[in-house]
Amino acid sequence: MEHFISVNDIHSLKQAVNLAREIKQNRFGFRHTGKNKTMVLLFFNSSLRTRLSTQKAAMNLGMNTIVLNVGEESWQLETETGVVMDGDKPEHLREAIPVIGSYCDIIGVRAFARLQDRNEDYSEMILTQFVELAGVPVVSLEGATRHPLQSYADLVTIEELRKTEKPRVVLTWAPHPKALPQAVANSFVEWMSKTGYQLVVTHPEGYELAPEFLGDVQVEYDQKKAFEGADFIYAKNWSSYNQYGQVLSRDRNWMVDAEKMARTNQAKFMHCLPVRRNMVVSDEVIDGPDSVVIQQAANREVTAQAVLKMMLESL
Ligand code: AN0
Ligand code: CP
Repeated sequence: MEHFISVNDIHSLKQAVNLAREIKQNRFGFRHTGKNKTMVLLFFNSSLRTRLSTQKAAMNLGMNTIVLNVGEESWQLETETGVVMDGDKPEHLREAIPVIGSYCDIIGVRAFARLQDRNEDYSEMILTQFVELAGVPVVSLEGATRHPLQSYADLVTIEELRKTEKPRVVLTWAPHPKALPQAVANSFVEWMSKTGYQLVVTHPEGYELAPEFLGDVQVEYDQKKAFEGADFIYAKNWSSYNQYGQVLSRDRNWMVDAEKMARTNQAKFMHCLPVRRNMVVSDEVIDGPDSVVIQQAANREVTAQAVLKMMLESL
């Protein structure tokens, strides 16, 4: 594997799941694979799980890790091309990227959608420059349009828990006070579309995902109907793609609660975290026996380790 930006960087999902499960059984079995290799993790945005799990994954492989919060701990970086740099940003990405690349063997980058300009976000302006200029493999720690490390962990979690060959997996929009990117939802749909699962997406009108991600996936605007017979409920908020970056609905009736979960086939409740309790999901559901959010987060370590192992082996 050269870069890890989307599901297309994985040759076989089946093998990827098997590798993650093998690593989970024996995390330190490959502790020499990354000897004398360094990973830099660069964050333009906040993180709890991604920074800890990816760092831990790299350490399990014997790598050295350096974490940098851009702006807070480094110079503010200019990301726009062709601008006169007379503002408050002293350094441009175009120098910073190859400099960072010269100190490491793999770069991880988190650069969320800014939700201002759809073309800019959907062109993955920042990640693309890393791939072009780093000179080393790049791992997306959540880009503007995708969060592949999250989706990989989600897939492994479903594989661990599914009771049928083709579970009914429902991605449901849920309310949130702030505008969030579509990345987690896009990526989840992109990965799930490559499995044999029955995937359904439910959201209020106006929250349709980008057609290139949604493809021919079933959309059900009636959330209660979508929940019928579900084996997995994956909750996530995202802002509008069509009215780009806007919050169109604050309808609290879309929160996942016990009454809705009762319509499912005793579905497992999933969320990538961080989650706003009693906005996205009720305490009762997230604290209940069918909530698998902690298992999901724990799987971030093993899937990140699988990605880094595949990358190290092709260096
Ligand atoms: C981010 C998002 O929705 O993309 C990160 C999720 C992993 N969430 C928030 O900013 C709350
Ligand atoms: N799920 C996830 O990526 O969490 P963080 O934003 O805390 O890294």
